Amino acid sequence: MAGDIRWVRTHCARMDHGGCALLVRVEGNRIVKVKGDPEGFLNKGYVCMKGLASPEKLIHPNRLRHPLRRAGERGAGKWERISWEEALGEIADKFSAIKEEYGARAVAFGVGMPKGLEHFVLIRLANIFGSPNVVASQDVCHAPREITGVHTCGFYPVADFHHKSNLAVLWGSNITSTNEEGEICSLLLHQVSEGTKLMIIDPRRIPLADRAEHWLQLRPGTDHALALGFLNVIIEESLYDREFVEKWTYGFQDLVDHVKEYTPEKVSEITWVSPDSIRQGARVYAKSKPAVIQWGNPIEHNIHTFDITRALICLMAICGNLDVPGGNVHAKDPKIMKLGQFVRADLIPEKRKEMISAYHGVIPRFMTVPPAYFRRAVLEEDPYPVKGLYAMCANPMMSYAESGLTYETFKKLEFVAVADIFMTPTAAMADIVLPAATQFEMDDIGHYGLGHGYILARPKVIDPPEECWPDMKIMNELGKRISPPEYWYDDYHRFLEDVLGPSGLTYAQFVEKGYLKGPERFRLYEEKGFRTPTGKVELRLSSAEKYGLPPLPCFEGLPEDDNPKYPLVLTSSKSRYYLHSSYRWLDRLREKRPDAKVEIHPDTAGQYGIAEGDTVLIETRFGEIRQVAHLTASVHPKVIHASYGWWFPEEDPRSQYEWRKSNFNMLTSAGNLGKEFGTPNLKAIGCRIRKAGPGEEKAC
Ligand SMILES: Nc1nc2c(c(=O)[nH]1)N[C@H]1C(S)=C(S)[C@@H](COP(=O)(O)OP(=O)(O)OC[C@H]3O[C@@H](n4cnc5c(=O)[nH]c(N)nc54)[C@H](O)[C@@H]3O)O[C@H]1N2
Ligand SMILES: Nc1nc2c(c(=O)[nH]1)N[C@H]1C(S)=C(S)[C@@H](COP(=O)(O)OP(=O)(O)OC[C@H]3O[C@@H](n4cnc5c(=O)[nH]c(N)nc54)[C@H](O)[C@@H]3O)O[C@H]1N2
Ligand code: SF4
Ligand SMILES: [Mo]
Repeated sequence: MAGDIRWVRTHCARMDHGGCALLVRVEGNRIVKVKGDPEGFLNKGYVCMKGLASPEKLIHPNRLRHPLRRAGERGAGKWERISWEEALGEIADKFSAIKEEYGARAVAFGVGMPKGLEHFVLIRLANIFGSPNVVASQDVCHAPREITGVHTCGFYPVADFHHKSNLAVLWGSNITSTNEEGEICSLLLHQVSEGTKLMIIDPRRIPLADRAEHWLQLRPGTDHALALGFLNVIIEESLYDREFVEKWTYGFQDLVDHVKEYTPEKVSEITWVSPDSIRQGARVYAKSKPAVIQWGNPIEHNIHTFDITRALICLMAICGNLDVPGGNVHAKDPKIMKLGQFVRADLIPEKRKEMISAYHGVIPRFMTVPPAYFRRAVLEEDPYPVKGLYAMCANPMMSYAESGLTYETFKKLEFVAVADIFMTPTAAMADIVLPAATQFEMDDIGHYGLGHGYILARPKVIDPPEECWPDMKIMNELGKRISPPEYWYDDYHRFLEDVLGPSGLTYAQFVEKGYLKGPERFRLYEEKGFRTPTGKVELRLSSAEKYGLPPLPCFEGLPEDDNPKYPLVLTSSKSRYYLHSSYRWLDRLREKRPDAKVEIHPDTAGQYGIAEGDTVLIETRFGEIRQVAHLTASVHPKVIHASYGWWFPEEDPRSQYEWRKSNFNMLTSAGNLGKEFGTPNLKAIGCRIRKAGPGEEKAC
């Protein structure tokens, strides 16, 4: 209704995992203002720059508004507009033909960071179609934490910022820039103002280091060594929780014997953190009960992610910080539909054995296919051929390690359909591109299936433009064409009602409430034990032999051997202004961060003749990119901290928007992978730098 002015309550989404409650001012069908809702359960009024800018993405002139079919060579940037009927019909024909010739498993379903309920509708679509292959970024995002948790203590231990902690450890988590699944920094900042102490474990002096009592500036890629060093000190100095250890852990003596070798002196050589700081850090963590570890991506951007996450859970356990208020907890879901039921896991009983990753011996219970193995299936038909891809909410050309390999994969696939809101380097490689409706334009549920014990209402605020459809609707309609129609609905809203069914609420009633939270119950193990084979926290994994896993967390070396040709250590983090590779096309955000910046210590820059603002060539064994120098003492002189996710929406579509030029994943490799999760190394890579010479600044 034109002229109608109102404030609507919803939750932010798709600018990260989402979570902040928002008040949105709407005039007619246009959002004119967004502000944080002071009553927000996770944010208490907080809102970040991306949240404030989010309505602008809806009205960008270059937003995708119609289904498109490729009109030239793949990647040539030529498109013709087609109807939804034609687009869905063509995708259905192609997928059905592939299924006929190679089996359903030859069609993969790809997704990036979980954004909303459509993530689970995609898994449902794959399951009903009969393909075990959902390809996702979980190998480098949360699966190691979640699944290692399940094997070690029977649950995924999430940081509890809702209750007071005496100490919060930000272990590779830059939470004031990168709010993440279930964790918005405002709750933590409130605690800090009330006296909670902070410890930062990060090679970079992140902003919160100014408010921290301890900052351990470790060498990138050595988190497992540091955690083992902490365990050594805590055990040697008898600082652990004796009662918990005796009653509730399995294999403590094995751990005692095992960590003896990780003395602070030895660990210091590996991590560059002084023995005194290691001792002090360990003591503070052990003595600050309850203490919470907010663990970030670096623990899983490392081929040794299994050892790192195992060591950290052992640390939480022996210090008595598991499942206590203000520690790392087992969040209980409210009464909602179980995930397995929603995704119709029952229809694909052989998935565990049939999925691509099963042939690579990944850890049991890891149910998505790591991108590295997906690309091997396409390029080498290992373990079997994959010919088709449906991708949504993802930009694999930028977000998968070793982008060159992704490009080859897209060139080789027989058929690719991509749903997005904007033409990206990935959509540019598709045969059919579908225009998605997005946050504010559809009813959605946030945080379902993420293990934080609550779900958030994200009611629709305005109508989507022209022919944009919510992903849930797209898949509901595609589902009817590629699988038995009885599994699909007249209207995608039924998915929302399904999730809420057991709660007794309708979606409208849920929206009134705003969120649903599970019961707050701590130390449930006292009644039921831990859900592991031994009923205890398995410091030594009882199933290790059976599954071919190392029984105790180890330090088996750096993620990459030192190489004198690449004397510096390259790492990266996400930008506070963008989500991965997304939204560089939003002027309001781009003004804040116009270039891909590489942070270099002034001494190091001086050594290489590099000044602020120079174009720098960053080289690893795997590739070379260009970024703009920013000199700062917040990084270690031997560490280079580059930007990740850069492509240039303003550049030529025929170059797929210069996706090679500054793209961090041109510098990574999918060759050497962690066995348990197929994880590549993204954060500690040998590199060298030099100032770009004349003519080199722009070349790719
Ligand atoms: N080197 C390196 N690589 C990394 C990481 C890193 O730190 N370093 N981080 C890793 C992590 S943690 C993750 S989670 C992955 C993320 O990987 P991706 O999820 O692939 O990352 P994005 O670049 O955000 O791609 C999301 C795409 O979804 C589109 N989109 C936004 N809203 C909607 C919508 O409503 N519907 C549809 N259909 N599309 C939408 C955006 O326009 C964008 O193109 O990357 C991983 N890769
Ligand atoms: N603004 C914004 N917010 C986001 C995202 C985004 O792209 N942009 N992405 C979302 C997603 S999908 C995720 S998974 C989360 C991730 O958010 P985070 O877990 O915070 O991940 P990163 O930003 O990759 O890295 C965090 C910190 O790790 C440090 N670091 C680098 N190498 C190492 C190392 O080897 N060891 C240690 N201990 N620290 C290291 C970096 O300096 C950085 O400060 O954020 C979510 N929120
Ligand atoms: S922190 Fe995340 S959920 Fe909150 S406003 Fe920013 S992007 Fe939205
Ligand atoms: Mo992520």
